[in-house]
Amino acid sequence: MRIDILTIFPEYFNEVFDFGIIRRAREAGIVEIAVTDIRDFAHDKHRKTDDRPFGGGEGMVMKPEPIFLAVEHLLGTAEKDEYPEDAKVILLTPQGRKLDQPLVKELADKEERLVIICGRYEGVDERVSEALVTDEISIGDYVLSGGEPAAVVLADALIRLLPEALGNEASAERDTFSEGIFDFPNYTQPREFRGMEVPEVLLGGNHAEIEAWRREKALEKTRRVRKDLIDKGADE
Ligand code: 6GU
Repeated sequence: MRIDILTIFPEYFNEVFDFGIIRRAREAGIVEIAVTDIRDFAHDKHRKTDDRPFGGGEGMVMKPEPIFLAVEHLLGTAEKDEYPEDAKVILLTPQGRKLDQPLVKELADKEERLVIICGRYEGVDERVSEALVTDEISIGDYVLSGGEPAAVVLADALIRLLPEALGNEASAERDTFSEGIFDFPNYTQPREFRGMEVPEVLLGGNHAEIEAWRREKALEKTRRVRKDLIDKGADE
């Protein structure tokens, strides 16, 4: 998979992709991540990437031209309905479809090429959504000052699902949400820590019993903290 990130703050991404699974996946050639500075495509005298909103109001709006030029540069001037290799052009915005594990899985399974635009300021000129973007995605119901943290979240969630990125395939299948409920609680050494004991069942080596205990604990906590996930599972 190749992921291009478009931003007015390229330095934001200087080191975030240099750790752990993402670093290994990059080194193994499983994913290629490239960051493009939108400002490099702002050709007016002051290299402006934003301007005041028509109709008035607070804040600044990202101008369409630098974003169009940057995406066209990356995709070879293709029209939206003829993007090469069916690239997706994603705008990260609080007004998008909410990211969840099924959407991450769908993108990881289907897509070879993603261009991710990080929205900033009070918004992005609507013509970017109309004529350039294939998908608008939000990472949750809260407001960030820009799409950059969301791009890191999306890239991380995607990359760990790419074949061979995890090394141990089983752990992605066992993840929280891959079955629509939380992961089970984990314990490691020492057996007693500050008076807290590791649950007896985990020490016994009875795998069926351990499996049943883990499932019950996962369900119990999901029910307590995220009843909506249980209700959703019951619908399906
Ligand atoms: Cl993708 N962008 C911004 N600015 N805020 C958000 C978001 C994205 N997702 C949730 N909140």
